[in-house]
Amino acid sequence: MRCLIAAVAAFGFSASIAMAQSCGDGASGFEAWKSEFAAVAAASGVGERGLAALASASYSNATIRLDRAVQRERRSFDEIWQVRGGEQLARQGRERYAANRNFYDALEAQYGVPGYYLAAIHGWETNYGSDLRFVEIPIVSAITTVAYDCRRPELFIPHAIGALLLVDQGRLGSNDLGAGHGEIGHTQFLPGNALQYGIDGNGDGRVDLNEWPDALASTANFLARNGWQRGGGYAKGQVNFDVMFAWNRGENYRIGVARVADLIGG
Ligand SMILES: [Ca+2]
Repeated sequence: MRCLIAAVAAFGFSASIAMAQSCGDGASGFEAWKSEFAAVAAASGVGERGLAALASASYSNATIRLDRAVQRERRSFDEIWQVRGGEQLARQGRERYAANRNFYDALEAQYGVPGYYLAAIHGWETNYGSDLRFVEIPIVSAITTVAYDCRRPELFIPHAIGALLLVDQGRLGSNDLGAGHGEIGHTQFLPGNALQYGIDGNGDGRVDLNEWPDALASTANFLARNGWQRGGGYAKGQVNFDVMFAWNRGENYRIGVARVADLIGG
């Protein structure tokens, strides 16, 4: 619960309001929940455009199917490595890292996160962007569905608020598409993190996480601001493995990224 309080505090609304919010296990309660949540959103500073996006959000059955499939995941690390094609990710990563070395080195100099580690996250998240069209669900519908769902509302409510604030600021369209849980762009930022950590990495004056340099710079920014130790290890048992928990709680995920990173540049 500490995470929720920290996260909601970051968006400037009361944790007690968020925790009073009801939840549901199917589509039937979603409309009533949206009315309730509109008050929470308004109290958190969401304006007219964001509230209109909330009003037009639909319960996403596809999101819930994916969420339950992830929950049932019981494969071993070796099986996951095979299915994800870890060796292939590393080969592609080495090419990308070499071809864009100045960009990766600049990120490492500024944020302390090795460029090959950022490349490994990029590979593991979206196969370097080639999986971006794999699952496409309207972001606002996906994130409000998991914020409403009883499984992990405390995790997703701040990101639902974040999505509505992004709409409000004109940085997200109410029908823009993302992944299963409303993740955005090349490194699959949840909307609240996109709002908080998104930066312009290619210098065109816009933050667009569907452009890989912006996504990687934003990822480096996220990790630095969540305690990444420059020069610290990222293998299990080392300091940055734990820092990565803020990015992804899954242990196999963090082990997989570490192994790809070692193969790219270690
Ligand atoms: Ca940009």
